[in-house]
Amino acid sequence: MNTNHINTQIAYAGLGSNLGDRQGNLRTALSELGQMPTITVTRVSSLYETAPVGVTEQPEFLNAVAALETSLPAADLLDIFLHLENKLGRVRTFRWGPRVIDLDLLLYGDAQITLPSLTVPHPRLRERAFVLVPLAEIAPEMALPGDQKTVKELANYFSSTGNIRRAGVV
Ligand code: GSY
Repeated sequence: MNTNHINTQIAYAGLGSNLGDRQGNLRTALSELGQMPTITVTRVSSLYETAPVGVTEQPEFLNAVAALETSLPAADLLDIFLHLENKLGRVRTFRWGPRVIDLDLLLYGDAQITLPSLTVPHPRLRERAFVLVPLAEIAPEMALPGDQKTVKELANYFSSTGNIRRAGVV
């Protein structure tokens, strides 16, 4: 029996930036993730220019979603995201405030995780066009854990709003 088998998962990361060189920040984050031995970036959505949600008086965001193949447990992947946010200069000001980079763990395989520091699927995933539209671009037929609807069906709900527009590639 082959005992060298490493269990990998496909996780989905939401990336956002609304300060500084927004596109450069997203590029750097993806490049840094791709250089980790335990992470392979397998798909990246287009860039989307999106109206800020939560606190609306702040600059527009650039958002994207990436699929990551990883052998890391979800909590370790989240730690890497937080470490990378700090490395790229994110300063935590107020909740939903502007940021150089935001890395959210949206999905981790079909796992449903509730820990004090981590909820997967991301608790606001279904409400956010800036997540669902790019996610639908790279995984349209995927059903969310605990949900009958596909990502494409959930994203279609937002397709007629003017709050999100495709803005090239990362
Ligand atoms: O939760 C991610 C940070 N964030 C965003 C974002 O990435 N995009 C948009 N459009 N609005 C946001 N509000 C927050 S907080």
